[in-house]
Amino acid sequence: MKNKILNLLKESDDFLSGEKISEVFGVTRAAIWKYINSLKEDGYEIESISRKGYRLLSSPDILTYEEIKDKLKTEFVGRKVYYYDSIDSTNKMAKDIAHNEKEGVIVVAEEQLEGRGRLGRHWESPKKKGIYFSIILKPQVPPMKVAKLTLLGAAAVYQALDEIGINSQIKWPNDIVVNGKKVCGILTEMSSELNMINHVVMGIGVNVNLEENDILEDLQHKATSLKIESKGKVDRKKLLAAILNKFENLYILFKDGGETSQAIEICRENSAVIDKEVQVFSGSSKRVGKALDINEEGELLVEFDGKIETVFSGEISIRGIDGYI
Ligand code: BT5
Repeated sequence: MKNKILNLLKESDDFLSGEKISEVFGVTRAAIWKYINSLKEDGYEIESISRKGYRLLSSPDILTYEEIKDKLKTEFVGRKVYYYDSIDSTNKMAKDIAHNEKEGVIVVAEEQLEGRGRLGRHWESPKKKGIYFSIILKPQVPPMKVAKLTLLGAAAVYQALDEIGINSQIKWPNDIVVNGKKVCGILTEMSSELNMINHVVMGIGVNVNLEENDILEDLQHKATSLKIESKGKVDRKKLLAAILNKFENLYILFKDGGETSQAIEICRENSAVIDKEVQVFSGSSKRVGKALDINEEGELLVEFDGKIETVFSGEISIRGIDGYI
């Protein structure tokens, strides 16, 4: 009911009387008043004038379904949203509910208290400054193809940033960088049998409107935000919807057979590492080579001492010789 009232207010340019709203939905005016108050608590600015009624003045900067749906062009990605003001980790929650949910369902939070990176690392997720979400996916592909999904996510974030006028690069396999520093990380986790995927959860974290002092000191040399780099506040709702739109387009090609050529092409053309000297970390070992290309399997080809080797995502970290990339 609350959302129905919100939608009615959104559609109306003028005041809506309590009487009118109660007529439309068949609830008492006292109930309407309660819902309006609850919307105000959510951050909606609603003017109420006796005998005129209610008028929506502004909507809060929150990533609920109600706030992104007008911008969504998807069929199934993001059409059901679990929204949290605060959570431990959206990936953790998505994994908990994945079994009983359809693919495309997303979990979004305004802050994460235990946001996760790869290999148990931490993902800083300050409140309402970034976008933190996870998508539940159930592709009909062999489990070994799942690593390619991270590249699909990276390509979607690249395209969405491009759409809002921000030029970025993809640092294989799971980072998006702007001006050489990380603005986004992707964590893809899977539950599978030997030959069959139960579900995949792909988590994306984007540093959107963080200020310099929102970034931990020991991350400042390698992390930044869209606001810092583009010197202006970025619309989180628009960006989240754009990422979901782009992702669905790429995922539709992938879901039944594993087709990724378009996504891989985007990752190749906008790569932050191809043609660069890179350090490849695997466990405690470190090797230096030159990144040459990303192959059709989504693997990185690196030349070590004149010999070309395939580097798989997973246990690997890539770093430039002089810095982060
Ligand atoms: C990643 O791991 O980059 C994957 C991050 C995925 C985060 C999303 S948010 C929604 C969903 N729910 C979750 O719990 N996670 C996903 P990795 O490549 O391992 O990078 C982690 C490293 O990046 C850390 O060890 C830090 O050095 C650095 N880092 C941490 N927070 C950062 C931030 N906000 N911006 C840039 N770098 C950060």
